[in-house]
Amino acid sequence: MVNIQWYPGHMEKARRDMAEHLKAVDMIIELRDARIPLSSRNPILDEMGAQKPRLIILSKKDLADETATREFEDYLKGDNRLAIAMDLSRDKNIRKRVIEAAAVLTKEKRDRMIRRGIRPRAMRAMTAGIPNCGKSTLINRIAGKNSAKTEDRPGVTRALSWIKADPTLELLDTPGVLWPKFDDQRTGSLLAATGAINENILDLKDVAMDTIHVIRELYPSVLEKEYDTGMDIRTDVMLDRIAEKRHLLKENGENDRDRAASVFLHELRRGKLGKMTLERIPDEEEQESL
Ligand SMILES: Nc1nc2c(ncn2[C@@H]2O[C@H](COP(=O)(O)OP(=O)(O)OP(=O)(O)O)[C@@H](O)[C@H]2O)c(=O)[nH]1
Ligand SMILES: [Mg+2]
Repeated sequence: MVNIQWYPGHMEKARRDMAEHLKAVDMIIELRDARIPLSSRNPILDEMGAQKPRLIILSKKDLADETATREFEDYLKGDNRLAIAMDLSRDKNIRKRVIEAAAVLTKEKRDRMIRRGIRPRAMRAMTAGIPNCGKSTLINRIAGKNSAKTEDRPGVTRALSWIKADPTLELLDTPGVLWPKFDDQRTGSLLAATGAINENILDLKDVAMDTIHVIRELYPSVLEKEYDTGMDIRTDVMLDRIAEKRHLLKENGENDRDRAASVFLHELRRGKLGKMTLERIPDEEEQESL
């Protein structure tokens, strides 16, 4: 497994800005990637906003394993906490579902305002999550097209901005943030494999090999089917098989393992290898926190 860190200055600044704004928000909309619902949990967010009501949206549901997604929705919900999986690009009723979930989660607060004779104002929700997980896409689906800039690379949104979604709800778009140190190297590799980390700092061969290792554990026949890899070969030989299958050769005729790694990761990200969730709910004794 490779050791990856990506915590540039703009993320530390975003973290400080978010901590500042958190005091003024009524709830958090935390986006996680449905393909990695555990590795895409940002521990910084738990430190900053543990007590706020939280809607967890598992994004990119269209790319994840349907059974695993249902299990994770169930596992992640709890007190003051709802979890819903979505295809943010294609699902039809996103605006309605988010506004309804936000109303449920902030009901107590609004009731308290009414009891005190205060006219309920729009509830304020901070969207937060790792880079490239769909925060700006979600805001556009709720508040109207092109309210926020989106692109398929990590680090597009750079500043916090308030967007009026509805008379009952205001949303704060935030830049994707990671954290200074990943718990383990598998977390770094999974974040890299799914597109949350700037590719310029990565050795894609290492990321690809770590990911191949994970896929062979969870979906043993997928790589065999797609690339004719053979079932028993060493993980590092898999990149040669992928290069052969996709005709990726260097000028000297050797397999181009760098391009094989890049092609493999892009095929994985766009779902060509099928719907996959790259981690599982931990056994009870391994569970620390959600
Ligand atoms: N397949 C699929 N793609 C999605 C989904 N949600 C977002 N995307 C795509 O993921 C990419 C990143 O989306 P953004 O909304 O820019 O992500 P972000 O979290 O705002 O990213 P940063 O601002 O860089 O942190 C875009 O290409 C979106 O079209 C989804 O549910 N399914
Ligand atoms: Mg964004």
